[in-house]
Amino acid sequence: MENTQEIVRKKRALSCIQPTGIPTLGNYLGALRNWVDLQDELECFFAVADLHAITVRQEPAKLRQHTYEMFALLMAIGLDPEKSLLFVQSQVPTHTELSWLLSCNTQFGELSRMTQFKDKSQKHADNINLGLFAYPTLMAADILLYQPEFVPVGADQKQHCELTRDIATRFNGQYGQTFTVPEPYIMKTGARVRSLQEPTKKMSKSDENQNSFISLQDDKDTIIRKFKRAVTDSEACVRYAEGKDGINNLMEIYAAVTDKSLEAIEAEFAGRGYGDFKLAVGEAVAAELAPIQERFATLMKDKAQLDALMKVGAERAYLVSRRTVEKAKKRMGFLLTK
Ligand code: ATP
Ligand code: LTN
Repeated sequence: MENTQEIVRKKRALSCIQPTGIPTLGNYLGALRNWVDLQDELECFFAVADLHAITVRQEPAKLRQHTYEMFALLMAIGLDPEKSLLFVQSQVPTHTELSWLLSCNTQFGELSRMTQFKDKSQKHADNINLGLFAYPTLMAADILLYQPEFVPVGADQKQHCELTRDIATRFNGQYGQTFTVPEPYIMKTGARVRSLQEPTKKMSKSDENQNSFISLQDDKDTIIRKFKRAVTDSEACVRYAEGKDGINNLMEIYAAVTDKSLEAIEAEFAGRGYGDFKLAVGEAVAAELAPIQERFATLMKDKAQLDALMKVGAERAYLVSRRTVEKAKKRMGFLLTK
């Protein structure tokens, strides 16, 4: 057979990010940056998960703006719509459709165990809605629709990915082979970037304390100032060790951005104080973000172009995902239009 390589399908990856604000360095190092590296090896699908965003209250005008921003940002970091399929979740109706089918195959007990549900219901005690509870079944639908082998995410999403695997395995067992059972793909460095102010907690874009996170839109001075204020310890020795959460976090960030090993970083800063180290981290991060910020500003100037790219992405995503929904519905006993 000629051209066998073209016939074998490339392995697939799918991931999404919620348009709940400007992403942080945590989102970037834990997820986004790795997506760019994957797009040459795998067939990739990346979406802006706007339907997930409304599990907490969103102002319509802000949701609209954040969706444009997140879509533009995906391209600004280097995702290429010619190589990867980029789309907005709510523009592809199969996501909500499969989500319902999966909801009826997910147990109340399984969803009650999800840490994100517990955290978010504490944080938004006045709005513990059905969607917040069902969030992981919509996420499972996002994933399973595209039959990916890998789901590149930060460490906090591992539990949701495992639930997706359970749902897929159970469905396949009950109704016959329908879904690829995907694996979470979590990088070693950058998978869990911590808050600069409370380094035992993850860095989060919804944190009220602006000094706790680096936003991808922060300018160089702000970035350096935030790193200078980062909480560390009183040992004044740059080394990676238990109990040094603040320094460990800064070392991991520096390692992720410069590709240096933790040992090399310890050697580089031996005998130097935290001030020098924090400045170096700030400068390295600012240098990594500057070109992204420039491309982002240019892309945001042309909303019509963003709309057009979203449309192409949504149409292509629909074509791929429709086949999975039809397969699942048929297996479950639904009559398809003939
Ligand atoms: P929020 O802070 O609003 O709750 P979030 O940033 O946790 O949201 P998403 O925007 O949906 O959630 O996350 C997108 C991706 O970024 C996911 O793959 C998630 O695992 C990753 N991520 C989020 N925070 C971090 C972090 N601190 N370190 C590493 N990866 C992260
Ligand atoms: N829950 C994810 C966002 C998300 C996602 C997905 C990630 C929604 N659908 C599908 C991977 C695959 C989060 O990062 N908070």
